[in-house]
Amino acid sequence: MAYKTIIVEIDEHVALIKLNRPDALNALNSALLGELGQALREADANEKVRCIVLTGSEKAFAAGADITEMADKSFVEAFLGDLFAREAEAIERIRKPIIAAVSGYALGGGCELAMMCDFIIASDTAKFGQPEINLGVMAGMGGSQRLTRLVGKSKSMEMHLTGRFMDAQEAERSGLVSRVVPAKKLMEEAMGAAEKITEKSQLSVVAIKEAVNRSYETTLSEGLLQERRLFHALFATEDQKEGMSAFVDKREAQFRDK
Ligand code: CO8
Repeated sequence: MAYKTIIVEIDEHVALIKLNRPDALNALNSALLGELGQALREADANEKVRCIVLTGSEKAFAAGADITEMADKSFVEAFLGDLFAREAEAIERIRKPIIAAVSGYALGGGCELAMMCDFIIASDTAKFGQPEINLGVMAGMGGSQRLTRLVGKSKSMEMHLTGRFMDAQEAERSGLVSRVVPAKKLMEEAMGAAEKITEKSQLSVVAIKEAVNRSYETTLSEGLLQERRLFHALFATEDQKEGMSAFVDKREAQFRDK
């Protein structure tokens, strides 16, 4: 399908989705969010795709929700239209892993979008922030919840209340990103991580994504139980037999998602 605000490339088993509104620093308008949801659903349904990488440009992953599009909205339109809820839920329902490759600005909805991915690899130029307070609003696509869980209350509160940006090094120290790489190597590193995931059994991959995400939603004992059940269930798969016998035989495992 031809998109206007994103570019989708399928490279072997990795779907690479690039946000592409360069004139607006990839600000997330409804057209872009609609196309992104569609592309993610297509990648999730495409049997060839085993991992998704989401990225922006060198200057901006995304500088937030599109302010010009939001500026004249009334409370009634935002409330009854459930502004951004459907788009967020569409992303949350994706079962395949999504890696955010972030360079430059990831602000407001851009930071929230990156945090909705399964992990973030950042270039050394990345800047994260929740500056909605400067616009007389606040985070609306998960920032107050996800940033707080990732970096703790104090840092999250400071960023939301002052609008201060966090650089890549601070983001790595704080646990917001999994690692920082030189800007020139960002895509190579993100695609490399994605390719590694594509070599695993998809049964383990999907189970791991589900289990880690449950840790945000439930108590420790319920989460541990769910993990144990998924762990036990994987013993019913051929890939578990293959993975363990390959280790014993000192050879590479050949997973078949069975
Ligand atoms: N919306 C619309 N247009 C934008 C946005 C945006 N968020 N950010 C940048 N642009 C546009 C600028 O207006 C400018 O357009 P033009 O050339 O036509 O004047 C172009 O992109 C380039 O931007 P700048 O000239 O400002 O570039 P600078 O390098 O000088 O500054 C900054 C870069 C610091 C990133 C600056 O552009 C900026 O502060 N942008 C706004 C950041 C912001 O406030 N983001 C939060 C938005 S609110 C939000 O995200 C609410 C989240 C709720 C849910 C989200 C669901 C998706």
